[in-house]
Amino acid sequence: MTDTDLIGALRTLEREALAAVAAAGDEAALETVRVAYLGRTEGSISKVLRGLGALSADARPAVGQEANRVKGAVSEALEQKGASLASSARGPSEDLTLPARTPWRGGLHPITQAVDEIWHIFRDMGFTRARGPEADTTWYNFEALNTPLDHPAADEQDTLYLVDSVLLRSHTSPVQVRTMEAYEPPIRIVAPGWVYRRDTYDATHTPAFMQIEGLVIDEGVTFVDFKATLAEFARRYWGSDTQVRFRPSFFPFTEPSAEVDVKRVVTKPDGTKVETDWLEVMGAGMVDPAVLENVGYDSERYTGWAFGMGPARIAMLKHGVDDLRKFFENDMRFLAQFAE
Ligand code: 2NM
Repeated sequence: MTDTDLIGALRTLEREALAAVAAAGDEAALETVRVAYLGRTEGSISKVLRGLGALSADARPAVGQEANRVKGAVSEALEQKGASLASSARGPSEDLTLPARTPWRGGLHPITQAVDEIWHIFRDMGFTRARGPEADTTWYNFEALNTPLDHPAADEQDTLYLVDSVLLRSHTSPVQVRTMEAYEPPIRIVAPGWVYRRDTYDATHTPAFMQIEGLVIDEGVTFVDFKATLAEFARRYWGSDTQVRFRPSFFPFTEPSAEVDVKRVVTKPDGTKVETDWLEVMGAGMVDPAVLENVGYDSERYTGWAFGMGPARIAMLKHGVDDLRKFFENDMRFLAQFAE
């Protein structure tokens, strides 16, 4: 063969090799093509390169240069095809122009939102926030609050005792007792916190729940202050057109005692306004003089009032939730509705 014949043969090999590379349908077929053309012993391009030594010194440079170019072109085609077969084996490539998924923002639990809204209204009216231990003694939870230990509320049926005389508080009133013990009047506090009762878990009860209680003590505090402040709270929380009703009730630690009801005005989707039924929102009353004496206050000099409410119940009324348990099951489809 002349050197021009050899160069022509190399170009034919190149065309065949590139066509075979293009036709290879998977990585195994591509490897067969590589071995056929570039395999160390039997590859047809390799053989030409190995035979260069037998050529005349005149022919060697031109044929050698062409053989090396063909080897490079086929190698590169094999490499590119290999990469594209490997990526299509991983499936279709990602569309990098798609917008990113919106990140989850998180939010406060609806009961925490209710606690914050309620506490902020009282803060704006001059109250401070108080707290105390969740495990406390029968004295702070019951006896100081004019509730003898033979009262049904103190029974093991209703209260979670840890050891003799130590229990999980059944209301946040022990915080009020401890605050009165530690400070002289005037006192204006709200005490939000977890409380515990031996209740069966159902649509309206959980054995652990949030409470917010409040207490005002000073000289000259009257039933008028009590009614006016709670009515003002109700109008700030539920709207200025809210009606407030005080119904006689009984608690061992207040006299007189009341249940506070509100009647709200709600706007229907068609824009018309309707009044709700009366809804019970809290218990309250004038602090019993016996409680004031138990913390060392002079009940002739000081008077006061107190209230207690359940923010979970307030949140149920606000959001139209019919089952308390939904607040505690951490189903994100439920909770995400309250994210601000
Ligand atoms: C309520 C209802 C009525 C209350 C009373 C006191 C204290 F410590 F001053 F005696 N704290 N909280 C109270 C009064 C709580 O919850 C329904």
